[in-house]
Amino acid sequence: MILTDAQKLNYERDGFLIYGSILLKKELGDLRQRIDALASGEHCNAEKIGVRLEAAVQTRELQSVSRRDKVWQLLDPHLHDDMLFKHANNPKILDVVAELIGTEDIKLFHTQTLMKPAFHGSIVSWHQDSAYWTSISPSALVSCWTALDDATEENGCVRMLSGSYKKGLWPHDRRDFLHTQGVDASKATPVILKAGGCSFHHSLTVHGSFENKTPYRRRGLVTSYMRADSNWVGDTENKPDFPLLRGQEYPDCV
Ligand SMILES: O=C(O)CCC(=O)C(=O)O
Repeated sequence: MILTDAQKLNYERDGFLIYGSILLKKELGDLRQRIDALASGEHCNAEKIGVRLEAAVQTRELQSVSRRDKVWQLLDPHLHDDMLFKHANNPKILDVVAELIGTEDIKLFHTQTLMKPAFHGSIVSWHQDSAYWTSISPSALVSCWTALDDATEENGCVRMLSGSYKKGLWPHDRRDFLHTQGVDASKATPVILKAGGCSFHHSLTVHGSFENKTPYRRRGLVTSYMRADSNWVGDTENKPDFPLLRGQEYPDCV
């Protein structure tokens, strides 16, 4: 058992857990370099990775910054980079995930980086991950959010709404992204982390983050996991080949 009783109780109550340090110093340095190489376009597979740019790029406000600092999100970078796949498979993370999802049979659902460049990193609106991930049932995935820079209130750390996962899927509006209404931001907990630390959250926990107005970057690496006996309820022909990270596969499951 990795988690203390108090940590498990906190997760059950809140739907998230501010865990603390998970990366060695060298792992942190290597991951930072790798993410930057992908964002700047220097990585040999950079063109294969889905990228979303800061909203201000569309309005031409960010012409003078480097390509690296225009990037807001990298989608599933583990598909094209071994170091990022190795991070998703980090046994220290999987040990915690196994306890939170209640099984050693673990599949990787998705990875992403959410970068908030200095001065202009934009918000992530209040949402539940399962509002996006409707092809997986039950809606009970767990994400690990690893800080590649110190995440502070000032630079736009993630904020989580305690207990929100217990109310099932909240209604969401779709604009560019999904938004859920009725969140009292003053009640959300800021997930303050040192670089190399991480938090875990349930896929029904309402969360979001504010802008980064500081001169310091805020990079987060998110790895999301599900039970291998979860069901795929999307179109059969669109089902990705989700990698098994631990334990066993189940027939007719993800
Ligand atoms: O990094 C952020 O600001 C938001 C993170 C997020 O939405 C997530 O981890 O699901």
